[in-house]
Amino acid sequence: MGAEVGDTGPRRFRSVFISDVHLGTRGCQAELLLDFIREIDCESLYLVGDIVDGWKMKSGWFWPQAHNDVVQKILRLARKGVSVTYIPGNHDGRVRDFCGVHFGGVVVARDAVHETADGRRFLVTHGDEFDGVVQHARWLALLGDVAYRALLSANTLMNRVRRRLGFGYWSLSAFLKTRVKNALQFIENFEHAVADEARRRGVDGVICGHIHKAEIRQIGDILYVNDGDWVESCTALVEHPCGRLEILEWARLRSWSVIDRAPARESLADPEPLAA
Ligand SMILES: [Mn+2]
Repeated sequence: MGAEVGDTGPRRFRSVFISDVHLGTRGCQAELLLDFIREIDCESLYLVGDIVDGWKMKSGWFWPQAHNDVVQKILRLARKGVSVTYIPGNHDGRVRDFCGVHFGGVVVARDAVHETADGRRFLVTHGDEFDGVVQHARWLALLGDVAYRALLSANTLMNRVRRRLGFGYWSLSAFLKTRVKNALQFIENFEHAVADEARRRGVDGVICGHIHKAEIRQIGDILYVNDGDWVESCTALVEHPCGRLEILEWARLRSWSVIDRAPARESLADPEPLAA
């Protein structure tokens, strides 16, 4: 984990998966994504949903040059022969009206089945249809200790004020603990729901996005893979020519950093472990 790899020109991958780019919002890390796309060379590119954020764009136009460049760059890849599949998510849900349509070499599909070089079949879906609950406090799951303690002391202060005003004690700690538990439970439920669907479809694994949490994890007989996002973590899933899957984090120092990995099946030689 965390193997750093030097910058040595474009890297050749069999396929690349990105999602949750949220073009059209201020949180989108378009410049970093552009850097990333410049550094890759692949046969297939999957856009796994929430690429353009249509909801935000309704409440005001935010479309800087870099966001345009991302779209242009992807269309150029498609023109140059990269197989580009666009699987819309909930934020670009209107694109779902164009499922089955090809534009500029890009194929739009509700979901897809991707077969890796070593013969494993993966359901590729954004994943929003499996999140059952609208989650309010997912960020609390990621809340660090420091922020937590700072909030607790703020709570002590607040309760002093409440007491003076004649209100009863209100426990932020208990409130947060429930919320964190709920958020972690939400992620767990989501991962299992997605894995169940993959099992139902008779595939070996699932590749999704939506919850902005990159991960490769075995859930029973299903390999659960989440390619993360380009708002917070700047992560992508890549498949090497041998079928090995890796989650790359791009943000740190604008260089490769492997944060999760699933080896290829033993039947295929895996000649080039991506380690420094
Ligand atoms: Mn989503």
